Amino acid sequence: MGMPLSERAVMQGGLDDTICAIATPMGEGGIGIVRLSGPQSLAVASRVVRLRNGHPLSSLASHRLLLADLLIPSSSKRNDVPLPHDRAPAADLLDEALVVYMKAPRSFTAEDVVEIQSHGGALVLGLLCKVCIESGARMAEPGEFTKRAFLNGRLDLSQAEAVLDTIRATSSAGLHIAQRHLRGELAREVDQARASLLTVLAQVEAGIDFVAEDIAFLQRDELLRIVKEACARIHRLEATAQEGRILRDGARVVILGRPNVGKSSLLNRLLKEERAIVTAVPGTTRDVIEESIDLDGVMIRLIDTAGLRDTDDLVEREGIKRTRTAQEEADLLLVVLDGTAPLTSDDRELLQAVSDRKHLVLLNKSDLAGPGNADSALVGHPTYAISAKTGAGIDRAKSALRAQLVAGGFESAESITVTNVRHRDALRRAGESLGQALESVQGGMAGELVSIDVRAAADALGEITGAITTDEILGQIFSQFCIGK
Ligand SMILES: Nc1nc2c(ncn2[C@@H]2O[C@H](COP(=O)(O)OP(=O)(O)O)[C@@H](O)[C@H]2O)c(=O)[nH]1
Ligand SMILES: [Mg+2]
Repeated sequence: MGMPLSERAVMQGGLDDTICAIATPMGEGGIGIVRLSGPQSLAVASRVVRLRNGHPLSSLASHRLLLADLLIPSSSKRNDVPLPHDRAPAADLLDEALVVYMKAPRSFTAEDVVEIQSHGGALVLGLLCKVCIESGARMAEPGEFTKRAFLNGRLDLSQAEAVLDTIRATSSAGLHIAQRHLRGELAREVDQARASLLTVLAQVEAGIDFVAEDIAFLQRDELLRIVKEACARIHRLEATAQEGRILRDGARVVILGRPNVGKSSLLNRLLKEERAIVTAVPGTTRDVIEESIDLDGVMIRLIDTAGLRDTDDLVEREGIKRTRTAQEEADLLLVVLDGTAPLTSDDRELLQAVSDRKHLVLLNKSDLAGPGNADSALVGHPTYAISAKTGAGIDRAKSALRAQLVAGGFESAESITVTNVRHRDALRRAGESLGQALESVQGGMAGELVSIDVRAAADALGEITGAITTDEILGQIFSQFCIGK
């Protein structure tokens, strides 16, 4: 438990070999990068790289980008490898490239790293990799570069995960949070809570028993205070997770309402394109249509549905079934009503059904005369008059929608947002254990009992940063990465 990183790196084994992978996406690109990491990086690269300045690669200064020729060593030549073969010396030439050497520990992995930037063709990069492997490197596993950065203590686990979140970010808000995690902000917060628990643990385990008569109450109260504070910190973090998920993965927003109230028109208006078919015929939309919009940096997955009504049409009925499923899985429901007509019983039923969910009511067709929002069934519902046709009221509805989904606290420098299910889970377990520890202390239980729960909480927090981890957790995390990252 709580093993130092260096020891862990030794236990993991294999950090003394040199790994290699194509770090850029497959397919054609202006440039492509092959990356090497490990003690033999320079030696492996020198088999294929000839600096244009004539110096040996081993003389390459760290963090300098130099022009080089890439050559296929003769031992690597195979009949099945299509090489350019017009002139004898040129036959070995693979490409020209820029080469950079990043000397340990000043690299992403904290190991010796060489990156070769050639032209981005599958053949060039594939051959380059092949030669590196024949020269002693091993093909990297998915996420292995980042895993090494973790094992070498360059990144903690939450930072390593933030690397993936950065690559996968689909909204500027998601990217913003990933970058803050990458800078270690989440880790710092978690480490502080963990450190205070470890202090408590040390005292408890040193034999100070809360219930013993000779222990001053102040001490017991002090321990209680520390545990309570850690508890509050953990709950605060955990509470950000729901919003965090929305910021990272986007929010599912489902448009609901009777046929013909203007749901598809609203979707089109929000997308600023004619995505869904709009007609005056009720029951036009029979399937679930999903499109994404960027709402001030927050990704919203808008889902237009078949209008809810009783129907004998088989296709429409299937559509309505899908509407119900979408409704259950939604982060927010947009209830569209026809503002030109009095509410129907279906409308009232729908309002009732959404009242305990996050929702907005949109009274559509405000460009036409009608009863508006006079109906008492609307009382208590956040209601906005809009016209999907003219765009009136849409901006206000959009702001209200964003405000309901994200409070905006994530933008402030003080608050840390949890976006990762794994982290939320660990926080929940830590909170539960601390709750039990508090009960034990207050119930006058023995110190050993208290320490078990405090230890469990500290370990759960340690899982977030990777201070406590298992091969299984590491495997799960890094297997989500692509090869070369
Ligand atoms: N005047 C007016 N007509 C609208 C508005 N929104 C939709 N409509 C019309 O209402 C009908 C039904 O619209 P549609 O978007 O297909 O409704 P859906 O069945 O709820 O998807 C169409 O004829 C639209 O042109 C609006 O804001 N004002
Ligand atoms: Mg429709």
